[in-house]
Amino acid sequence: MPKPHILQIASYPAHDQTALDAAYTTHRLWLNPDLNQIGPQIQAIATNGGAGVASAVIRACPNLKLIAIYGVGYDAIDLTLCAERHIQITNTPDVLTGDCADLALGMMLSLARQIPAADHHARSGAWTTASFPLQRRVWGTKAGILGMGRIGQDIATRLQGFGIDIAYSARHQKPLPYTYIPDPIDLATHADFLFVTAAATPETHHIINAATLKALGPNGFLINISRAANVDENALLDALETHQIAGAALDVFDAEPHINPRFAALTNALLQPHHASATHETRRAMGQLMRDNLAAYFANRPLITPIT
Ligand code: 8YV
Repeated sequence: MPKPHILQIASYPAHDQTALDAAYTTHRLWLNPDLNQIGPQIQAIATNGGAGVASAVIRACPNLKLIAIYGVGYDAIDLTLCAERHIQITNTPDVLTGDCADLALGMMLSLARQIPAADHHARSGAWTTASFPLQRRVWGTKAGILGMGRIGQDIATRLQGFGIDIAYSARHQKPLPYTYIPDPIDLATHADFLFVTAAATPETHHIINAATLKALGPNGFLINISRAANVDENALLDALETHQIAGAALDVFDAEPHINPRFAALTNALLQPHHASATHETRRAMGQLMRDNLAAYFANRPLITPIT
């Protein structure tokens, strides 16, 4: 039987690529295949959360039936176009939740206690002439979680171990033992640490903006492990430069992997290369789940994790 043709928007670890190549005729978009020629053969696209799929690519594949995402976010895909074309979408929820929550906690601790700068202080010998400056306490403070889905809830579970008081904003109150504060500005006012975990949608675009940052205030820290579009990056840079907030830890950026050079000068910003789900174990599970979804589609079985 000839192998089905799939188009890859993203590259994957060798283990996943080998498995994909064994099951499919794979075409890599970054090698500039002639879409006029191969487009009609493509039945499925494999991509990741950040890259999504450009609408022009979807249009160039008239027989496309499935987009399988290696990642949880599907904000970089035109859902209306996919609905019109009856293209199904799968992602890889759950398997990456714990890693994202782990990194969020690591970012909180690193930012408040200035762990990277302290490492430099010890390593560089600066410690021989000066003590490292005092930093901010983490345990027993107040956290606000904006977006209380799977990742937000996993962050909350971890924060409880630090004796941190937890409040959250979400579209609806949930049966959770945390304080529901629907208005993001009120949540920011309340929080010492404001975590952004919401999926990027038109409603959450720049939900963190000059007003939210002002409410967070000079003692408040922002941690974003969701999508850059949820934060007005220029307003954040202004707030960091003028110390309107205490600091920010970011795993996502507007023009990533290119970072606005204004960030580089800031000692109150902790910058991470969009790697919240990037552990060997989790990426392996993500690759497996993406391939299981592709296999289910081509075997006419129900998809395992269609987006909801
Ligand atoms: C990954 C992500 O960056 O899940 C998402 O939406 O952004 C990340 O987990 C990505 O999909 C893997 O490259």
